[in-house]
Amino acid sequence: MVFPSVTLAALLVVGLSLLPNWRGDQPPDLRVHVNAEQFWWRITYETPDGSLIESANEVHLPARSVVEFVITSPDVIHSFWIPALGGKMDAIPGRTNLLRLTPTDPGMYRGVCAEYCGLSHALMAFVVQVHPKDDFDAWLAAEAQPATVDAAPFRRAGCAACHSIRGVMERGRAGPDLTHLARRQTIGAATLPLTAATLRHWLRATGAVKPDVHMPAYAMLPEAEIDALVTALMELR
Ligand code: HEC
Ligand SMILES: [Cu+2]
Repeated sequence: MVFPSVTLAALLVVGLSLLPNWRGDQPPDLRVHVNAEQFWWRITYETPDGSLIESANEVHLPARSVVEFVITSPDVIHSFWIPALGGKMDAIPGRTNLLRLTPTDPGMYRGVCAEYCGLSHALMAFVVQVHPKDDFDAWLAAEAQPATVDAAPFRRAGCAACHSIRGVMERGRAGPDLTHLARRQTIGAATLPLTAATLRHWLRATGAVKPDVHMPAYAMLPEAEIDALVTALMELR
């Protein structure tokens, strides 16, 4: 009785001391808020002065920095996973989970939702770009800028009810922030590459691209209105 108790107790102490420091006593270099929503990612960067810069469906990170993801969901359980960078963390309504990563190599990676969350679960991915530190700072400074586009086509079509474009229309919260949409590589949470042609297709047949998507299709709009919308979207750089 004595031998296994002592041996296992000693192993437990050693084992606990070897656990990685998940919570971390040191503040991270960067905090990124992740809201997993059916079926896309609201990504919000916290700057050192505490202000928040909202974006969507892409995660940009500085290399060799400690990044803390603050992960939650407003609807159902999702799971945030960047396989090449490690750790998978559930996004649970009403709870906030923390995940720390330190990416080392600049480059492009792919992240996914790793918990079945509805019909378009398999179409809920995101682009991850790890930048050298200076490039990241430049990227974030540009992302923080407001847009200067003419919002009239969005207002006419009612997009402002769900989407925000900083500096232009800021009320919509139901869908991804579009301020710098045209700088992103994909639309629909890494479902289609971002081009004028895919944007047009997305607006005309949203539900055909993504089953059960929480955005209406605009098949009824005249061609000239779709043109105006696509042109304005492509100007959101
Ligand atoms: C009822 C709310 C709603 C309305 C109205 C709406 N959208 Fe959306 N939109 C969404 C949601 C939700 C998504 C995310 C869909 C997904 O990927 O699952 C989205 C996604 C998008 C995307 C892709 C963004 C990305 O980063 O992947 C674009 C572009 C877009 N909407 C443009 C528009 C335009 C232009 C209009 C007006 C003609 C519009 N939306 C009207 C809710 C809405
Ligand atoms: Cu999901």
